[in-house]
Amino acid sequence: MNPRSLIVAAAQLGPLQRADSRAVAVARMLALMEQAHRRGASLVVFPELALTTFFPRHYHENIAEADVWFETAMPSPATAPLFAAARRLRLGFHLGYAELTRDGHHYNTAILVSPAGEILLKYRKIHLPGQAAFHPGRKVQHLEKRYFEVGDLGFPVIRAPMGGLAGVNMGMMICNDRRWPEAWRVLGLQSAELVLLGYNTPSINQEAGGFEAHHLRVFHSHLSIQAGCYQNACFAVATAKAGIEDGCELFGHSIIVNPQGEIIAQAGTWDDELITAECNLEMCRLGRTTIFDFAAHRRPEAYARITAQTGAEPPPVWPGQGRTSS
Ligand code: CDT
Repeated sequence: MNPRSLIVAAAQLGPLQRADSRAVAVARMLALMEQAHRRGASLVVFPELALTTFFPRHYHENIAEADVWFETAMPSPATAPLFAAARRLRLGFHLGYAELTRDGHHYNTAILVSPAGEILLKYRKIHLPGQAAFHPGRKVQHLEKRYFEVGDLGFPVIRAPMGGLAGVNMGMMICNDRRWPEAWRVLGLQSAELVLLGYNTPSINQEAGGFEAHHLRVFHSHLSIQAGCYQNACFAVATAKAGIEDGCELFGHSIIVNPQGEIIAQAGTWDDELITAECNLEMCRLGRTTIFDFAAHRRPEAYARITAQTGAEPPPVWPGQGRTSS
């Protein structure tokens, strides 16, 4: 193997139903960790909210009732076996879960755990899609804005040993974040080499009204990840929950992408499935030293709107308007 290479794995999970306990999810994740170890991986990425069904599709009139979906400690008795497996197999892992803090804050969170079982990095989801209130027009709710607060940790990147390498620059995002180039660029500006992300994406966009064919859902997900990797010269491991969960179809299609924006591994089932790829981190150098040499070519003075403004504004109206016939 190349001296700057490591083998990473995306551990896609098939559906977790509402009645499935944490123990059911963790047992399946442990089996995937064993498989990853046998295939020589040093890091395994699990999906967003990996311990339960994607509960933001369920409406709780009394928000406090939704606390049953949240973890109040990490590790917890239910998740301790994952940390023990990491130590036993010398395998890092990334885990998405719902976090309830001691002072009562709720986040959609992911952690990166070292092969020694220590939490290296935590990220709290920033781009929360969906609604805060029950939406009578939707067959399936998407209530992330009801149950979670906007993450307060920014988009952190850490350099830490992984897979026998002295230091790998690793950052995280969660699901909807992958569609936002700003998120990728903030990671790119911290020299991220490996972006870890989990997602739960329904196969049908209920808001599309006929303008988004089925196949475009996966296309847009892959397009976002492939563009993010290319434009920021990094690898990504993007892991889905897949299949029919509580009657709602999640589209799976987990992928691993290289800094050229190419998919180098892709899941082919709607079930628990491990995909792996060797990532030669030297590949990040080309983009960083040429077309995306940020220090040489970025023009932040022209990007002020990116941070000064949230919604789009209309452009100025051309003064000649009204003199033409249409
Ligand atoms: N979990 C998540 O962020 N899913 C969104 C779909 C939201 S549809 C209201 C995604 O961007 O994949």
